[in-house]
Amino acid sequence: MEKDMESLKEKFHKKIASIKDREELQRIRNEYIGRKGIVAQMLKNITLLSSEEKPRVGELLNRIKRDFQKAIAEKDREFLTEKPVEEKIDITIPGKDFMLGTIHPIELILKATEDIFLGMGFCIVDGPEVELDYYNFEALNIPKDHPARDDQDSFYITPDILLRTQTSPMQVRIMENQPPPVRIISAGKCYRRDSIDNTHTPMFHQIEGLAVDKDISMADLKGVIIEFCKQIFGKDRITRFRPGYFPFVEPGVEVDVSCGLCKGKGCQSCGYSGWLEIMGAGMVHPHVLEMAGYNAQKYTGFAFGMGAERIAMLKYGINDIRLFFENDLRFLTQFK
Ligand code: 2U9
Repeated sequence: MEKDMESLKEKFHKKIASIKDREELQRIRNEYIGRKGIVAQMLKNITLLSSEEKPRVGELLNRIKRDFQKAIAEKDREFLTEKPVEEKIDITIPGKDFMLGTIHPIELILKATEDIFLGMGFCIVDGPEVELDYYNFEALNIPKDHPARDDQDSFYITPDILLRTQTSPMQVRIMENQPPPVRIISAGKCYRRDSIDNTHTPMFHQIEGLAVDKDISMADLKGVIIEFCKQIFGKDRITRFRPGYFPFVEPGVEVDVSCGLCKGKGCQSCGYSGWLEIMGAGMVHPHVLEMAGYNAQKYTGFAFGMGAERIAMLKYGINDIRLFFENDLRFLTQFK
C-alpha cells in the first residue's frame, strides 16, 4: 500500500508539471482528489486493513490529499498570473468592418415634413391604424353610399372597424377633444385595397395637416403649402393650385409643383406639362367642423393631404413605389 502511494505521488506530480491549461488541471483534480477520485477510493479501502494499520495509512492518505490540494492550488495561481491576454493580440491586424445602417427614405420624408411644419407652429399627432368607419369616413363627409368610398376600399375587420385609409380620422378625434385653435400634422401608415403596380401598394404613408381657427382663409393655406414646397423641393420650385374635389373640403384644390428636371418647360418625367402633382388640399367643409363639435359660423380651417411615397419618388427621382418595400440594400443605402 505504501509503495502504491509513492508511485501515485510520483505520477501525480509528473502530470501536474506538464499541464497546459486550467481545464486539464480541473480534470486532474477530479481524477485524484475528486469525490470519486483515486484518493477517495483508497480511503474507502482502509476498512479492509487491520486495526493497527488503519490510523497510519489513514494519516498518510490525508497527508497525500493535502499535498495534492496544495500542488493544484499553486498550479492554478500560476495560470491566473499568466501574461494578460491583451499582450497576445496582434494590434497590426486591421479591425473588423461593420455596416452602419441608413434611414429609410420614407422615414426621411416623414421626419423632414414634420420638421418643416413644426417650424410653422404645427404639432405632431399620432393615431390608431385600426379605425372606426365613423372616423375614417362618416365624420369626413363620406357616408355609407358615397362614391368616394370606391377609391378608398379598405381591409375590414368588422363592418364598422377597418384599417384606416387616410390619416384624417385622428384629426377628427383631436377636434372632438380640444377647442380651436388647432394646428396639427398627422402622419403614418394607411391601407387601401389597391392592386400593386409602380404607383400603388396596399399600404402607404400619408401626411396630413389641419389648421382651424378664427379667420383662417385660403391665403393661409397657400402660404403654408408654398413654404413647405420650397423647403422640401428647393427654393427655385414654384407651386400652383388647381380646383379639385374632396368630400371633406370646400373649396378643394390640387397642388402641383414645377418640374425640377425641365424647370417647368415640359419633359418626359412631368408628362410634358412642366408640373408634378403633389397633394390635395382645401378649406375644411363646414359640415366636417360641425360634426366634430366646432361652430362653423365662428371657425374656419384648411387641410391638406399627401402620400409620403409620392413625395419621396418626386424628390429623389424614383419611378417604382415597390422599391420602398423590397428591402434591397443597394436601393436603401443610397439615402443618407
Ligand atoms: C380633416 C378635414 C379635412 C385632408 C385632405 C386631401 C385633400 C387629399 C390625398 C392626397 C394623396 C390622399 O394620399 S392621398 O391619396 N389627400 O387630396 N387630403 S384635403 O383633409 C382633411 C383632413 C382632416 C378633419
